[in-house]
Amino acid sequence: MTAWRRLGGKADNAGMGHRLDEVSAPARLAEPEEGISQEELALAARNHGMPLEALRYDVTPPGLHYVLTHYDIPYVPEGAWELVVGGGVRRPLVLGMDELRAYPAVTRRVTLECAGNGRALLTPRPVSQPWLVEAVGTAEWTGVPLRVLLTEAGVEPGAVDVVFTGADHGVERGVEQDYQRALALDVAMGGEPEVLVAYEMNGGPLPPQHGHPVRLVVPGWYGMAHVKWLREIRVTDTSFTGFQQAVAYRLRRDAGDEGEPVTRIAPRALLIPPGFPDFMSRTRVVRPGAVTLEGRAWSGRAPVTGVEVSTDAERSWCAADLDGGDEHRWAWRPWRFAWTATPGPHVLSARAVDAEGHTQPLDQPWNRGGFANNLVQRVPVLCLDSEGAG
Ligand SMILES: Nc1nc2c(c(=O)[nH]1)N[C@H]1C(S)=C(S)[C@@H](COP(=O)(O)O)O[C@H]1N2
Ligand SMILES: [Mo]
Repeated sequence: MTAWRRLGGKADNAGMGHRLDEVSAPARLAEPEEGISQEELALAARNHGMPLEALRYDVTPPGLHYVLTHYDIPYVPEGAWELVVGGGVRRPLVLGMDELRAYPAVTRRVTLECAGNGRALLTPRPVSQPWLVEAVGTAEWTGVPLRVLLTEAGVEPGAVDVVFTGADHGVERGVEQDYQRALALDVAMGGEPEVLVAYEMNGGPLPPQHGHPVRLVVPGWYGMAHVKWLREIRVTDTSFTGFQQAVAYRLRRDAGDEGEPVTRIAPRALLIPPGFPDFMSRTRVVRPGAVTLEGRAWSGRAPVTGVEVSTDAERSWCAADLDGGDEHRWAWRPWRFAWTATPGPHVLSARAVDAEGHTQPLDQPWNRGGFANNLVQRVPVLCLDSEGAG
């Protein structure tokens, strides 16, 4: 029996004849004509996306970065916080903020994307946080390389995984849990990407919603690996089977499949929305003539090497100009493309390719959890009839 089942079993027996499955339903797919429910709306309002016009910034300004929190944002004052580094180590550590800050710090610019980004575009739609494409942001994270702390603690031979526990607690599909994720020891100790135990975002303390006071940052990996409100790092000699590892965040066709773990970010390019929007439909409106299309592209698998744009509903693709070099390997790169808009409706598309040849599909990469849907972005645009008309 796996650890998460034991945890679930304990919680089920704890009440006075009431069970967590009264409030916590299994995962499901939306019916063919089923719209977004109030439950999905409640999640979408808590877990906001990055307004796509914020793709203009190299580093996403505070408050515009997307947020995803499974349970509640825990209240963790700095003075009450301690980080335990334990399990299979020779010298367990207990660190307060001052002790953590005493280690040499590094700063890395990292693009973070939720694995569920693109989920609400899938058919059928997995019922969960209904992201379109806006679950992304880029920040400068400052902290201590995880490797430094693990080396100081002295990892015992036979270690397999390193398990990270957040201070938040909840129930998901009937399983009561602390938010926990693990990395294999070689990833945790790795130099590329270098995993950080971070206590600053964009030069200031972490905001509450982004993990105050300390979180994990795993450059190149989807968001679920970046454990917020980090309170324990535990080295284990067996592989971790917690809910967020063994049940959630796996690519499966059917509920019974073992599936593949969700790991690194697949390539994606997004456009800065051109022109101006209609309030309700969000359709973009431009005037005829020269329109510079700009956007960002990223991949957690290998550096982005190209972006292609289509302005004719994907009948043809042209290379965009890609800026930004190797300085910020784990952050998005800006791109631009000159378009001459002609009156009428258009569909603009963009797709990225990385150094390993991974690119974006034209058909939806469907899986039950709605993870890693990096389908090309399609942006409907209406070009007005003449320059002066409004
Ligand atoms: N402790 C904890 N860490 C967490 C989560 C959580 O719910 N609890 N959500 C994860 C997920 S799914 C994502 S996408 C990222 C989002 O990070 P952000 O809110 O700083 O953008 O945090 C990850 N870390
Ligand atoms: Mo996520």
